[in-house]
Amino acid sequence: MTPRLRTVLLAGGGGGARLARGFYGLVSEANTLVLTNPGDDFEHLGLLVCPDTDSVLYAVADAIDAKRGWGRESESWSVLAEIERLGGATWFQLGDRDIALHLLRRVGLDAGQSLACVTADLAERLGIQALQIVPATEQRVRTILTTGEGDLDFQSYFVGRKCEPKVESLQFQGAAEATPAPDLLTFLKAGCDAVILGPSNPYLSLAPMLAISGIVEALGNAAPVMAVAPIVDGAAVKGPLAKLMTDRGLEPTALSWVDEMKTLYPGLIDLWVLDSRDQEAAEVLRLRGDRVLVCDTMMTDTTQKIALASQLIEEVKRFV
Ligand code: FO1
Repeated sequence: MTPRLRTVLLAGGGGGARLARGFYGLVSEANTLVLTNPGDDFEHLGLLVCPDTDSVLYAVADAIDAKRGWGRESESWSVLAEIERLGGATWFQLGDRDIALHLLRRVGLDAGQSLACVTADLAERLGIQALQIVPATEQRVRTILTTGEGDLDFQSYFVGRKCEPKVESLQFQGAAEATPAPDLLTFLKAGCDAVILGPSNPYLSLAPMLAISGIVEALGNAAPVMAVAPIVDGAAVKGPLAKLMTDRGLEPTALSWVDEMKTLYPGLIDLWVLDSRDQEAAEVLRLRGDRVLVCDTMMTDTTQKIALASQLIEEVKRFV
């Protein structure tokens, strides 16, 4: 029997969560550690909200609200309605079932458990087996956006201001002092065949993870790195990436994304994964000497999520 491949997937936001679901369909072929973005985390109503971690948990457990792309499916909103009646903060919406998960996270953290341990416990409660889902660090890392309206934390920008203010710069508070999650380092030490950067926003979803002290070196030294494009056919698959690229004077195309990734992380990425609609961009990259895989990256249903993960695994085998 061939041993299972060992892969690390960096999953920030919806695209990363969908790809994590794809890898969950292939646990017999690949032992995957899914690393989640802590930059969007924040305290709300006394609870620690970890949106990107929870999107992965819910997506892998087939419990995410697919239409919204976040939170729990079949949600009800009685607590939020009561908070509103009592004059509390309702700008950030936590549904009843989601609040249950947040209460259990609070209980675990208050009992002194690590964030990784609490997350593993939540994964188990959601019925997830044989897939490690790990926040990228145990320390606090928070995305702060400097905008025309001053500094905003991620959720104030994303939910509070609906990504409207022009972004001048980004900081990942705490990242320089933070260290990579111990579970990640243990996984890499035991051997890793590939690191996959999910189709996630490079500025808001991947950068907070990759800003953690020593993590780029740890990942880059461990295995070949593959990056899946979050831009398809000249548009971001979802979210504010196209606007952020435009704010930076870049065209939101797959080629600009590749150039931007090369500028942000020189020498890190060994293979670019582009959508079939970006064949022309793939040809340009190949002529430049880049290694490119072209496939359907849209992941609109579970079959497609697993199909993309499967093609990535086949590509990893070519590296091994
Ligand atoms: N996004 C919104 O646009 N409005 C919300 O009220 C909101 C609540 C929310 C609650 C829990 C959760 O896990 C995610 C939530 N999100 C909401 C999404 C979240 O802000 C973003 O998906 C991520 O931070 C970006 O990747």
